[in-house]
Amino acid sequence: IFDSLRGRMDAEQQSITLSGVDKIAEKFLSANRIIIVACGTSWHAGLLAEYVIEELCRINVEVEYASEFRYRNPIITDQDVIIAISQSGETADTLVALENAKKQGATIFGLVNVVGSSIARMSDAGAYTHAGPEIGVASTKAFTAQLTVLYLIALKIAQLKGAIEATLFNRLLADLANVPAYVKEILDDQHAVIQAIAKKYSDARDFLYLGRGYNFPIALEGALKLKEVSYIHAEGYPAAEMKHGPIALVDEQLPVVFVATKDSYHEKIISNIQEIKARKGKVIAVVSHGDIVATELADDVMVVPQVHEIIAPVLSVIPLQLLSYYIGIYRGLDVDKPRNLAKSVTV
Ligand code: F1P
Repeated sequence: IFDSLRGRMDAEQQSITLSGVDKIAEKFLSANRIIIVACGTSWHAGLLAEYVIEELCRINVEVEYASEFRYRNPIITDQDVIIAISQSGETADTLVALENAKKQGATIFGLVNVVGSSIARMSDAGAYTHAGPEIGVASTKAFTAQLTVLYLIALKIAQLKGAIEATLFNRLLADLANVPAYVKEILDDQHAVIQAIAKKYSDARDFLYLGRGYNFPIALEGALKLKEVSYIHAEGYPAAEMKHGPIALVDEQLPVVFVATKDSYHEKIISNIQEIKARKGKVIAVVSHGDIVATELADDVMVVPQVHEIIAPVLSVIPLQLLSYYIGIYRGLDVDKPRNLAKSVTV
């Protein structure tokens, strides 16, 4: 995929390629807007893609829950490009939403994991995530793969549009190329730490997850993962919205997970942490390596390597996935087969 960004297309079947972006490049470049349609974890990947595509490509993006989009009467034209994100490629809500959009002339770009799946077949162009089969029901590696490919798609469109400086382009690409090494570092260095944090909080009744900017979709995904595999009620919220309601929930019983890696919003998220501490909430924070301020303020920290703020979410989600996993295990649950959930929701 990195080669293809530099102009050399990789035709190997199991390699991720961006040839789908080239195929409908004109559509992307002249699009009124990009509408991202997905469900669940894939929707969270889409929300982050909105932030990244708008920032890097300056194209208007909307993100829609397929389960709503299919039933309402949205305005769609032949100037719209729809990016459909789905691990299984079979989610009924997403499929029906796409069928409706296609009838109205939109161009469909599918980002799916399962080769030859229904969404892949009905797309005009697309890319595969090739994350391999997900063993558990709750989406984890599919999510990180979706983010990675969405970053590359955004970089490719920005490059075609001439909207991105070479320095930033190379910096983001370099951070992405190091993601596997960074993930290994998190798993090696933080595994035992996260396990201990999970044990400490495994009896909690509710959790609140907060993040700002690029880390807001990660707060949502952290909360969803906890709900899916531990059955604990968890809410994800933009940290800046806290004062508009959820702050009423905070007391000494409530663990609040902050996605607080060093970025442009760091000072603000630090003051949000202080607000929670002042109300006796327990703060668990995902922090960048070497961040003394956040480390001293929080009750517990999970450390990730510092990368460019746009790429940071693909790393900050890893400790949150692991936290949910261990909380589920400590509660005696089968984390691979959560009750009531299906790998692909085809009705
Ligand atoms: C969407 C999804 C998953 C979730 C669960 C149910 O599936 O909501 O995110 O973890 O498996 O389905 P998909 O369209 O990405 O296959």
